[in-house]
Amino acid sequence: MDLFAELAAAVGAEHVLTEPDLLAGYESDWTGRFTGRALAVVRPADRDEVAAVLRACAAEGVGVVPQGGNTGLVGGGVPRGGEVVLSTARLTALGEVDRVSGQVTAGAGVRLADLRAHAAATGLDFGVDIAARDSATVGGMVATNAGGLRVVRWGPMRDQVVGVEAVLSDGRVVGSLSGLEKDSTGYDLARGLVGSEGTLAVVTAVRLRLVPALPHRAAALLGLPSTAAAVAAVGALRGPLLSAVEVCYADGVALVREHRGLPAPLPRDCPVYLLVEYAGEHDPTDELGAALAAVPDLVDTALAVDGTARRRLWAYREGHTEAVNALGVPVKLDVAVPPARAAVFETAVRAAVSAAAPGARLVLFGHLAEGNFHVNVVGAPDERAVSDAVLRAVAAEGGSISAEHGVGVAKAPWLHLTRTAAERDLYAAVKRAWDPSGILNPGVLIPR
Ligand code: 2HG
Ligand code: ZN
Repeated sequence: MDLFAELAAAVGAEHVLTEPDLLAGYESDWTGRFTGRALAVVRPADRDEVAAVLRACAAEGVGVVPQGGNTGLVGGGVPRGGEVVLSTARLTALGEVDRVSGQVTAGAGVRLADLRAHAAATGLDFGVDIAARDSATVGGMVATNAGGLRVVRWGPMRDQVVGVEAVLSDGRVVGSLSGLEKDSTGYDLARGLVGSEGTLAVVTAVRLRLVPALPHRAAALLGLPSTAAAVAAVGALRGPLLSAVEVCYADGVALVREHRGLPAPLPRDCPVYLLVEYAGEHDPTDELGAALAAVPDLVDTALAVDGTARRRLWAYREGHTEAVNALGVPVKLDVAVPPARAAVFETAVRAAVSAAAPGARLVLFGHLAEGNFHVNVVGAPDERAVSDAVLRAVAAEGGSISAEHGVGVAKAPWLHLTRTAAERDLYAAVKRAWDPSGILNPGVLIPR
């Protein structure tokens, strides 16, 4: 049997897509930065079908690119050329919320917004929230160790995963969804797969920890004179109710205002803006007010308690990605430095970008509590030179070349900046042990 016949036998002919117009949506990421031809797209309905797909591809030595909501930003979920795309779109089983353990089992293809709505129906929530919540899937978020807006409160994906079920490239199934919070039986395969970017196994379902839904929120937008002042503010605002600390800059806010037709967020223009949210079982407005009073160098502030006012403030931050994209296809780098080094890094990254791409437009924003900056550069003639300059500045500050988007193909050439030769040897050995046929997401994470 040829590969197409085997794939059709595995998932049903109607779930093997080969027509160019049907493949197109799976072959490019939404920013238009990464594109490659797929041999076919297959859409298995369950774990056993995933296993059959992988066995067929391994037998032919054909690469497999797992794809969830295709919201990735590092080219890790679209083909490079000639692979089979394994879409998790039909792996959408969502188990009943287990109130006793505070956990739920979700198929890899479950969308974040659906997971959160499902949890909310029982008074719970999922700890990770990201801007792509309506499309991003649980499997992709596990693969990249997604972080997002509430890491300061609940941690990234790695902290939410209690168990995984995954299929190896030879079709064998590994992992457990029994949800044991205590299990010290050697290697933690579940968390080992978090951040593996589809290179080790195909995650088919995940056992996830849920968190209390916090119905009361208060947000504030702070205007500050500098990144150093913003970092000091994070110190003053830290506490048990702190749920988000987002940073952006005057030029980015001006861009969002222009794009969305928004008024100025504060009476006075400020170089740096910090969006802070407190959340709790009770109204946290007083606690937020008290914390704000302790913030040094505050130039201006706006407080928002009701939902409409909070959404109005969030729009200035969440509008960045869309407003940047409207300018053109950006170079996008997602990096982290120790928060105490954030101000030094900000100066360094501005210098690095203007040297590597004079005249290009740099828009910085991110999640300041984790020192996580999104470095967006529009109009750079040489993408590689910009990436190189920025990632070297990151490494010089003891940072990470990927905070929450993953390494993908975009950053694989720079892995050596923050992983030693010994560590890269271990990466390669781990890859060989899990995927000896080397078919899983080739070229991602580990340079070819
Ligand atoms: C965010 O924080 C996302 O909004 C996207 O991580 C960041 O567009 C980006 O660079
Ligand atoms: Zn982000």
